[in-house]
Amino acid sequence: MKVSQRINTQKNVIIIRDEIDRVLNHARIASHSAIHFLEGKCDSATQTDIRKIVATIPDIRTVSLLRGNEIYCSSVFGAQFFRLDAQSTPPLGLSLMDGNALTPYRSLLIYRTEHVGKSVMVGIDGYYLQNKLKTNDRRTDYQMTLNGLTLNAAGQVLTHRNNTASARYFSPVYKYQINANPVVPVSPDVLLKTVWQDEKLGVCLTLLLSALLSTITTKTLSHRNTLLFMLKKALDKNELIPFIQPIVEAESGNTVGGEVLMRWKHPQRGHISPEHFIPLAEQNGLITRITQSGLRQVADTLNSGDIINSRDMTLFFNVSAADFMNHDIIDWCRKFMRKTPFSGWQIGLEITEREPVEDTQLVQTLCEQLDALGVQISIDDFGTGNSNYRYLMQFRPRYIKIDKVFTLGIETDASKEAIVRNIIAIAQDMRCMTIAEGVETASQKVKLAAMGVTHFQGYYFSKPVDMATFFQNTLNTLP
Ligand code: G
Ligand code: G
Ligand code: MN
Repeated sequence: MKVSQRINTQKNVIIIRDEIDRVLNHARIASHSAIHFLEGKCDSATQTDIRKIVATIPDIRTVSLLRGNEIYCSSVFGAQFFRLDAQSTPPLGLSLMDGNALTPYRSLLIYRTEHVGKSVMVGIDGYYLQNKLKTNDRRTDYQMTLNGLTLNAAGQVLTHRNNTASARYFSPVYKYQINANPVVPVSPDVLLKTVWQDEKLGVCLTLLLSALLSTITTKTLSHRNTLLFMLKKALDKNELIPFIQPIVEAESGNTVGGEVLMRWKHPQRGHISPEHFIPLAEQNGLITRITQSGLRQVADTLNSGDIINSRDMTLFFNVSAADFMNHDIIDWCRKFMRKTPFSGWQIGLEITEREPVEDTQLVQTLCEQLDALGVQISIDDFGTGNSNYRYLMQFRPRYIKIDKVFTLGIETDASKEAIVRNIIAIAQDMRCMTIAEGVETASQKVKLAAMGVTHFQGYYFSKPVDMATFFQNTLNTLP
């Protein structure tokens, strides 16, 4: 290896190690802050305090208190009991896990400390660590190894030992190491000769398969390209139309707002689901145009003169991380307000962590300006792994949206009930309102209302409808 490359690798490893040490320091601070709660009960004050730890200390996802192998108090489930089996009980100190019940597909790092026969378990999302392992060094893979388990930059937890690491660096503070593995370029003629001798049939099959695969890949890629191309054209031709799903106030039963959901009606292909085009737009820098288009189309309809009277309403628009990269959103909201003839109409912005919004100075300034405009922030998908407590501190939202996974089965599923009870408790503590999504039945509505949810949204009340229908219905139900 060239000296310059080796120096570069060393430099990267030191940066990674320092950043991971900093994350682990946060875990240690969180654990220290939580340890004296082991002496008391899991009352609502303690539950709020441990949630505050999650909300205020960076990188921390969960804090749980354990008696033996039983969780009796946690930031996610409150005072709900959970017995961990021997396999899923992490050892004292640091350990890597492949995921847990709440985030099964995400790796997790646990920091567990003991005190008077009980213990504190602090969870860090592997996503935060995996991002630290990403560098712009294409010739080296960086990995973190802890107790025989290895986390790579793709977020996978691997069990095999890695012997090819060109360099291993131990953290001076914690019991993990960073491996730097060269990405080995194989000389093509050596590879061909040995493989041909050993695997004639295999090689033929592989060639056949790869030809097949490349045809499929080209087809898929070109399909993706066409979809992207079509999406760009659709935006130019205003084929993306805002639909609105009513939001109903629990106390009065009145429609007091709506969520704007974009629908793509392609002239030939028919309806294309937002599940396909929203992620595509997010990956390709088109999402801000969709946000702008939604705000503009709704404002134009309000401004058209067709709507002559209305009660006060908040219209919620979904926004993505890219909408927080510059000040455009402020202009769009300002234009919306200017075009709206009713003073009681407000804008809500629904934020999710699907693509995380960083906590930067720019974002803070944007939030202050949005707040000054009267724009209300709502945290979408709360509690699903797409949105967590960090956002509550960062955005100080007016609304928290309880995801539909919790609404479905709330009447019978005790753990969903516990989660929703805790979301409502923290919302009340932070003076936020709660919107339960995906309400499909009367019994879900009754249960959620009894638990203290302030607003509902879901098929029980109405599917998303076109703007004309939404405005007609809300006008017809004027008192
Ligand atoms: O209707 P439903 O299938 O309508 O929408 C699916 C998802 O698409 C929603 O969860 C929502 O987050 C996303 N979505 C719909 N419209 C928009 C939009 O205008 N902007 C963004 N960022 N997301 C949207
Ligand atoms: O942005 P968000 O993920 O919250 O978008 C809401 C999504 O939920 C949209 O796709 C919308 O069509 C869908 N939705 C709205 N009401 C219901 C409901 O009652 N049940 C189900 N299953 N989905 C719903
Ligand atoms: Mn939403």
